[in-house]
Amino acid sequence: MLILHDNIESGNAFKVRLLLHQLGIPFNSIQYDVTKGATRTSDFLTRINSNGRIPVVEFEDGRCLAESNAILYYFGVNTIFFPKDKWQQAEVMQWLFFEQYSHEPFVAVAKYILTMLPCDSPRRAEIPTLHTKGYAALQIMEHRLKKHEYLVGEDYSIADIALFSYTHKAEMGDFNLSLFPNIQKWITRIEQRPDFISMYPKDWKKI
Ligand SMILES: N[C@@H](CCC(=O)N[C@@H](CS)C(=O)NCC(=O)O)C(=O)O
Repeated sequence: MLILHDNIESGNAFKVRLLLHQLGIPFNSIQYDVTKGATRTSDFLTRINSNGRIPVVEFEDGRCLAESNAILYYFGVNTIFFPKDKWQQAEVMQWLFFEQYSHEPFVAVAKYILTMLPCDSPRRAEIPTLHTKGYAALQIMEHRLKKHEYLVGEDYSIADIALFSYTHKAEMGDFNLSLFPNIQKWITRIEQRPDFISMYPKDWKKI
């Protein structure tokens, strides 16, 4: 069985959990406390990911694949979650790179600082800049979603999974999603899919 090197609070890991669930692919999850350097041990760095980060999928033959969006591509290609049209395939890639360069470093990091670091963390000083840049990314998504139900073509794809993950929890980073009515409708549309799973299991409690 596949192993997902995972963390319940990581939106990057949730992207993978959501897609694997929607594809019906079973996996075992191993949780890492990323605030305590659990992904920086010599075993993790040598055997699992030399970049010291989750998510990583470990296959039965021992191969490990890191980078959430590469994992989405690996499992999503040739399924209903990846378009057949070449132009739309490139548009999916456009959104995946946008997510990693213009969205996640701001929307995800604000959530991390405000929910996982102590209240007196000096990193709180980063929040205003993260908000400026994160709001700019959300505005770009809002513009696209004004006229379309999903980010690429008219169908749900791995582009939506990649952007949904941190966007639907953006309020944990103190972003005001009520400013983005079309993003809110898109979030509801995705959450209402019959194959949807929540990021945080119902019985989950932060330690
Ligand atoms: N670009 C990577 C980012 C992965 C990442 O930042 N993972 C964080 C958790 S969300 C992590 O493992 N941090 C632990 C560390 O850096 O020590 C991806 O998309 O998978």
